[in-house]
Amino acid sequence: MLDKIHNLREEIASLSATDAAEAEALRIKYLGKKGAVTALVADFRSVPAESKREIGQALNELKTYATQHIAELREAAEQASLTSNNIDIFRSAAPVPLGSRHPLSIVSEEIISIFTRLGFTVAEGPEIEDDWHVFSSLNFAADHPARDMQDTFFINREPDVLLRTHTSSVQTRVMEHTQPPIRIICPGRVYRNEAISARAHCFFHQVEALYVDKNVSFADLRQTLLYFAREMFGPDTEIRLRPSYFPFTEPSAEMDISCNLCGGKGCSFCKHTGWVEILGCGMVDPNVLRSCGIDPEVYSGFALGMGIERITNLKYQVKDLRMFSENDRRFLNEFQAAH
Ligand code: 2NM
Repeated sequence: MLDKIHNLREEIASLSATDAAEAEALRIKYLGKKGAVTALVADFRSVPAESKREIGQALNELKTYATQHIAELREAAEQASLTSNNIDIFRSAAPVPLGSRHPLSIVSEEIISIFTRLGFTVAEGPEIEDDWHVFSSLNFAADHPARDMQDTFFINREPDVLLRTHTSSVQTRVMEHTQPPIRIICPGRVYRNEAISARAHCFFHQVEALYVDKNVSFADLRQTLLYFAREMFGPDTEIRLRPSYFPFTEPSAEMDISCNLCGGKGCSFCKHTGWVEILGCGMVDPNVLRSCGIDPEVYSGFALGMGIERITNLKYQVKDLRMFSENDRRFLNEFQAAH
């Protein structure tokens, strides 16, 4: 009996299986109801009493060994069949291709977030507008060139329907319905009738801010601009205001920041001046407040506007404006790491 047990153990030790089905067949052959190990265990009845202890122990060991060994054969066969055919079950899960945010969205949200920290809230309005909200209410003279077909996309003349050329129309709409204090930021797409090139497009994106309250001064505007510039371009950024002209503000100014590419030393980007222009601003013209139903004797306000493409170019040096609207994934994927 001990020899039989020993031989059977040797036999089991030499087994092999190439797949799970073969291993299962082996299990049935040795451990099934009519299996070789099971048969030996059944013979235990006829073992004389004096040998029962020794043989019982040997049989138990054989059964444990056979069960474990055949289970191991099965596992090895399963893994081998999975790693063949180029299936690597140990590889990490297939990477999910991540999209990326559009650079204009990244920059626009960053601008919004800075103004939000100053207490501004986002206001939005329609892209299809009428003359009053885009021009008349904003102090544009009847013969202002922006009202020309060459500059503005008109959808209809009578009644007038046109594509907004700036997001100031959103601010008109808020002022029409709200008394100060007003502190809003208006991001959105605007349209101008331009020939498309690397430097111009027939649509682009703006963010405009408006603050109207009692005693709002040019000093408030300047400090807001300085805060914005340093949050956006870094704490060492300097600003410079130059007098300018816009129909809706008086006085008006354009803001330059110290060139963040050369640190103000002068490079080709800032045309060796050390400064780059980034936005327009000014004190809201009393005529604008009056036409929107706000008393300019009681309230004053400042406004500012910037092109998001321009700010994005400053941050990421995009060479051609058309890149922003072509949805070329080689371009878009470059912004995967940003935000
Ligand atoms: C600019 C520059 C200067 C502006 C003015 C107004 C409003 F509605 F209050 F009159 N909104 N935005 C403004 C002023 C925009 O963009 C270059």
